[in-house]
Amino acid sequence: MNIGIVCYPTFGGSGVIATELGKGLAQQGHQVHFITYQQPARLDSFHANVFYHEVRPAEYPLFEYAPYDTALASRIVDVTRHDKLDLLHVHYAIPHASSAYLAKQILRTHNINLPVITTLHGTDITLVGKDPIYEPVVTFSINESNGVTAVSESLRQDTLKHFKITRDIEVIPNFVDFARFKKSNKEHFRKAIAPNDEKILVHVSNFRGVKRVQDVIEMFCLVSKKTPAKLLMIGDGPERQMAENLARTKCSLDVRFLGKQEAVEEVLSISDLFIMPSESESFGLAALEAMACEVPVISSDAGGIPEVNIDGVTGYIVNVGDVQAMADKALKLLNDDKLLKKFKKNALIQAKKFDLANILPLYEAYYKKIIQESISQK
Ligand code: GMT
Repeated sequence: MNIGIVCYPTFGGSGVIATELGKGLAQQGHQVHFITYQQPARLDSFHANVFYHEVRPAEYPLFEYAPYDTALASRIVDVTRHDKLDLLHVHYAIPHASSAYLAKQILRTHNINLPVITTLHGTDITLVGKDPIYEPVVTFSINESNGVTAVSESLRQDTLKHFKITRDIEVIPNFVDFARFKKSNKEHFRKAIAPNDEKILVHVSNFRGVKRVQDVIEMFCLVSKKTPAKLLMIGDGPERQMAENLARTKCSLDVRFLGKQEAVEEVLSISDLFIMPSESESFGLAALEAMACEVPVISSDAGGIPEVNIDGVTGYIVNVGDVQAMADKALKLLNDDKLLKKFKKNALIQAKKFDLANILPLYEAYYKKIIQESISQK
């Protein structure tokens, strides 16, 4: 197939999933055309079947905001016509699904049928999408897509609850690439971080409000009072300064902020526990990547996290904001080596269910179904 992929090119979960999916499809022999404003962050090596088409909205003195949606729609039209796309798969509804709709209508005037699949990722529904500023366009463009997928059952339910949806939504969960995310021996690195064999806790996020990074610091300070431990904070974002200040006043010697890291899997390889206290999380890709590296998860019960982290098996789940419960559960695991070892093994077993090799065929089958349906509806 000739597949167009529209996504955010950054390190955010939706961009990561879109890029890894595209790379996987290219490995299977499909031609994959990324259409976005910047080379996707995870598109870091050459592949003969992968193409990148930049969207660059023209500046003009009249525009306070250059119209990205319009430039994107035009680029989709251009790529579809010249590269003969069989299908367009857009990740994150805003503004990708509405630009895709516009492109589709324009292509109709050229007698070209372009089936569009929209994958909902989370905040495009739960946070930004349901805001009345965007809601009518999001509802319309979901309903006008030829196919719609959600990354968890929880997100599917949220979408049906908050929007007037007149069509089916297929759940195709996120995935992890075990070629990259697997535990590797980084003992020298572990020794440098935890020279006295302290336990290592880790948090990875974009440090936005919904991630509740303050809870990570609070729970860690409770933990480190009772057991020798270190906390690694990976990522960057609006709440980082606040979190650093909080750590400084409470337990700064044991907390390290590492900023954005390319090789997260190396840090995960030396970690004992992953902390995800999010207030809202459609899936929790960062937790899945940790589990693939054999790291159990202490998480909140938000959104789709319980579909990934199984309470009492791959980690523990507590109510959003219950810092004391998070600390208690963490201590229970950290102070029982046998239990920790068991949970590490369970985390890997659970992560294997989300192996790219299992999920990729689901997307391929869905693409074929949607293409067939759109041909018969023509
Ligand atoms: O977590 C973020 O703020 C980034 C956001 C994104 O779209 O890049 O992540 C969402 O999509 C990820 C990939 O599907 C999911 O794993 C995250 O759970 C989801 N984030 C939220 O729902 C807050």
